[in-house]
Amino acid sequence: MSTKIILDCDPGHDDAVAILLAVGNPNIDLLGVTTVGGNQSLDKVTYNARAVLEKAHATDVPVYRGANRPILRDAQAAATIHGETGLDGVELPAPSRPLEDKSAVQFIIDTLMSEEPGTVTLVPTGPLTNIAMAVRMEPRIVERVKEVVLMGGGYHVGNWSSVAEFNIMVDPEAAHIVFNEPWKVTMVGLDLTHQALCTPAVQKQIESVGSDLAMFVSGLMDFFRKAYSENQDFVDPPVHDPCTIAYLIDPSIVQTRRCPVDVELAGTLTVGMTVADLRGPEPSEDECHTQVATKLDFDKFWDLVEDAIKRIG
Ligand SMILES: [Ca+2]
Repeated sequence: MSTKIILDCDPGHDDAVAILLAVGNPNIDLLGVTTVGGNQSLDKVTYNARAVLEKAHATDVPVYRGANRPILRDAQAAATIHGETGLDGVELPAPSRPLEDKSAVQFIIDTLMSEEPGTVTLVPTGPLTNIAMAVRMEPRIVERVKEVVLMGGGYHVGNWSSVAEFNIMVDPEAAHIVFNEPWKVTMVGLDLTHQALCTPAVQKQIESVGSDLAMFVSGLMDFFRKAYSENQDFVDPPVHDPCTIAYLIDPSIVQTRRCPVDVELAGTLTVGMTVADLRGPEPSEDECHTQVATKLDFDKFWDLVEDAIKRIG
């Protein structure tokens, strides 16, 4: 049985790898890709999502445009990490499939209301604006969704401030809405994704697939490595977003711990911080609807990515 997902993203080098993993793994049924302004403007990330799907020969997957800016705050792009296009460092094919006319928020609602309850997972890997808008527009999606598995936040570390991660800090009000609805939320945050480093050995493993797509991913990683080394003092770049998909394919790849998580909105130094209460024994599923990702099986993770690139061909 494959897991039906909607990938809500802002590609983005690591979003691109998440798209490839979702397309190339037989256990994932990618119902649609929705886009949100984040790493770059909505127009740029929407084009990138379509181009990456084209590159993956996945023209059966529809793309829907979402929010162009956060609910309250000004948009901020991550050009230092993803470049002016949002996917600097590679040549993108022109998308052949037209962009869908329906909005991302409407697609999320329509899909969750029409599919069998408890079968569709939301996978946000950008700011949470679309998901927050969808749940305010149609609150019944909370009981119909299977779960929300998001890349964002961190319980011990930040990247856009000392304590806040980019996706959450860009639209903390949206994140607050998403973490406070009673659906199951898995936060795949920086604590986990900083373990998903694309080391030179990993990059060689990907290149050894030998296809045009493998070299495309390697080109993405070259740019990502340079950006992370110049701006975040990383030797190897952390490839955040596909960790969400890997968790859905094989939960043994990502260890988790249940704990309450909330989003700071009022702090003068800490806006966008995901505050996780890790005190005491782990609460039960009935007591707590949020969990955080803690430990990555590095080898299994990159083997999945390699396998997806191979399968796409
Ligand atoms: Ca992203």
